[in-house]
Amino acid sequence: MAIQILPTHAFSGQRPGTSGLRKKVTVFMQPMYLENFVQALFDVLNGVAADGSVGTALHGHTLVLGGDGRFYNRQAVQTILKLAAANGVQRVLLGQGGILSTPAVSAVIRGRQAFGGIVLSASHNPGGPDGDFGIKYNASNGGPANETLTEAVYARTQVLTQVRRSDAPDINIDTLGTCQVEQMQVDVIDPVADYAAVMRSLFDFEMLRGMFQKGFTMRVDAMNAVGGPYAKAILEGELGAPAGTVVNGSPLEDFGGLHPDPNPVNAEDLINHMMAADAPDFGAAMDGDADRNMVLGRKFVVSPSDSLALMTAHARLIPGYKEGLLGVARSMPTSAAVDRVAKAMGLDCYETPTGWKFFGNLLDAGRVTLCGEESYGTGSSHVREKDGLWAILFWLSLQGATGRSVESLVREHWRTYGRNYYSRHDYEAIQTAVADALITDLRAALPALQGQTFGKRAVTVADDFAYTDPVDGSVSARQGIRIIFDDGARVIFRLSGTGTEGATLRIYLENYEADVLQQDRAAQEALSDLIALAEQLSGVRGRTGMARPTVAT
Ligand code: VG1
Ligand code: CO
Repeated sequence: MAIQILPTHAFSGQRPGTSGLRKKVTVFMQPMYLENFVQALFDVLNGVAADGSVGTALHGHTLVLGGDGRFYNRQAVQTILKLAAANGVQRVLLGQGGILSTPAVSAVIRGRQAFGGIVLSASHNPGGPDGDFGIKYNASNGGPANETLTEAVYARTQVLTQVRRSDAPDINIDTLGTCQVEQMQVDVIDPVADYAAVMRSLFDFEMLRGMFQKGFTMRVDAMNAVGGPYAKAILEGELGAPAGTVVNGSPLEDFGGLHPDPNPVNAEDLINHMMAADAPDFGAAMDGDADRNMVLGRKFVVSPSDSLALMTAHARLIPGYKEGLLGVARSMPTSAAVDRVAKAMGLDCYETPTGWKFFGNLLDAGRVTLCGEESYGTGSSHVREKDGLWAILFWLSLQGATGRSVESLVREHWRTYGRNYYSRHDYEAIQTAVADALITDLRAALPALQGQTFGKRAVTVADDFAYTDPVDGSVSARQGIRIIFDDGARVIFRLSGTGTEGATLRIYLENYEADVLQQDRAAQEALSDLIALAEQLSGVRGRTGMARPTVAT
């Protein structure tokens, strides 16, 4: 076995988006493509000096490695092991079969004090040979690489000329145990064990077991993605939920043709089950890498923004949060429902740009305990990622502790705090030039919008959201165009940073309703005037020729 030095050339267009590098599988399978990115990452972790020479900061350290099991996961694992062995990594903790969910990677990094970890996933993007692949790096706090590190890796991919790789044969990644690649030790670990231990430390497993014993029914759709093994081991294994509670529970390379982006369109099957006469008490789904959650009651869908607000209001019912919360954070486009709870409870509430990496500093500094995004993501300080199964266990526990249904919990919440009607309209696969022009024109129109009235509403803020991290002072500009009205309504425009085909425009719509008698309308109806206004301001339908959004959540 020997370390080879292989020539590579700079790849353009490798700029990572909201969470890591995501491209079509066919792009990732180009010779040296994955290698180029991984070598750039290792160079940056080892330290790149001003003269371009690479240091040894990574030498002697441990990395965690695993992915969501999608097509190319297994090959990518073998490639990364060979590069890691040639770049000074001492030990890799590899999930068995190359499997680790995003929150599990975070839990393993933190629990075993690893230097960092690599997650192989394109998360909610489709998989299979024609689908997407992705890679992201998580730092020693267990959280996504910050913008500085991400930019440094990108810059390095542009100037890289060499890749260091071992020519060792592939290893067996399916059997628990230890083996070697060159001098590097590889420990193939149980993907679930570390994560399950964290869940046990937060939730009252005895109480949850009692619920299932008394006949509580639940349907979890793992969408043939990585959440299946975790949900089966914890819900059916430890908590005694009947076999079959978890459906689509084995990770498949193409997700069995499903699109593991749990929303009302892709998780239609689950919604149909929850709307049926014999619906179970509780329904839930997770995405490709199991960091997202969708929760439903019988004949009742929970909006992710409401979910964060309810979790905040009831957190003390959960053993892991019985001392109360340090504070809460939400991404800017997420509804302000949680803000109202935080205000009532005297908690600090932070507003960050989209993407979990922005919560890391707040969590590390002990400023917040819970975080959430409108995109079906919620999480807490137990790891540094959003966490799908954690959210499901949280909602299960809320039902157990209160004896109330999902619907009654949410309706009571609206009665107390008012309802933030909310919807996100996605226009997918727009031509990039059309999307860029739309945003440029909106940006140019912002100064004139200030103070203008539309019907009974006056614009109080019209800007492009900029965020100054309260912990390290770093500034992230151009994070979404927001138009906020004097009655709390908001319309926000943002381009996705995770898509791989053209551009995706996201329009976020929010309207606050305090009147209990007005809280039972369909969201699209309650938001209809804002939907019309968004069209008036952006002209998205005319510009794209699309009569309606691809997905409305
Ligand atoms: C989307 C969501 C964002 C989320 C990100 C990663 O990003 O809007 O809230 O953090 O996906 O989620 P964008 O840039 O496409 O809007 V995951 O579960 O795909 O890692
Ligand atoms: Co995800």
